[in-house]
Amino acid sequence: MLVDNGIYTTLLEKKAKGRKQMAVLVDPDKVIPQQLDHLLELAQGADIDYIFIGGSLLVKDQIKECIYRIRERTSIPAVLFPGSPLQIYSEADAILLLSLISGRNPELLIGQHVVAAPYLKKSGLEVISTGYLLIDGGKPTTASYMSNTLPIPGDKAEIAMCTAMAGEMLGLKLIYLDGGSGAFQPVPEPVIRSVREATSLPLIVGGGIRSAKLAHRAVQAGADLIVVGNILEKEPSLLGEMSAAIKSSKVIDS
Ligand code: 1GP
Repeated sequence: MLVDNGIYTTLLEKKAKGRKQMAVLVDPDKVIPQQLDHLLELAQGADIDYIFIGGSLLVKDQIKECIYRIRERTSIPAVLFPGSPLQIYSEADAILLLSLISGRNPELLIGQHVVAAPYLKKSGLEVISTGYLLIDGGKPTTASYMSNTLPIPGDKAEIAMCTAMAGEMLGLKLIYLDGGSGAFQPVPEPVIRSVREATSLPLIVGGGIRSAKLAHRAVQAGADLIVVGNILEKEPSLLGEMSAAIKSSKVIDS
């Protein structure tokens, strides 16, 4: 368990060096032990920067087990990507404290955070405050339904841009553009580009990235960190080439 700002600092350092990063998203509900072990083995060998764990709605109690497996099989930091305060586990290294700034649901802007705050403080987890934006990925996702919010339309880059700018001005430390897990279309490049140009915060992009080409495009448009979940559950062998496509987009080598 880390208690310093290790993960965020590392993320900033890699960004400063122009090193693009990749996170594998593990949905604890879908975990089949042998498959997870195989994915973790691939991740360990493929220069994966973080493993995100969480989901908009979980019906099984498997987060802790996932963290233990990640610990046993890799040296990759385990970062909680929680859908609710029920997904706080001190066994992880860090947690993304998501404020759903694309929506107008006060519970997900501040309400749940108030509930979670004392638990987070006690957990000793590194807390990384994150401006979370849902972008319409062509179909309703669990995230959009459960959050009871309207995602930003994919052709309204200016809304995403202004929202991210406001998030930065409010002091959030990361911006996460998410098409939602299993999105038909990943976050459009003009949206990524506009947000990239308008803020200097590290930019995470995920949702519907199901090929090395799409991952590469998102990086070229300005993403610093790509999150991939769904497709790796179906085709774990893609992990290596997706990682290579992201990392080969290195802008500055220092
Ligand atoms: C969802 O960004 C993540 O919150 C990953 O999405 O599962 O579609 O890769 P996928």
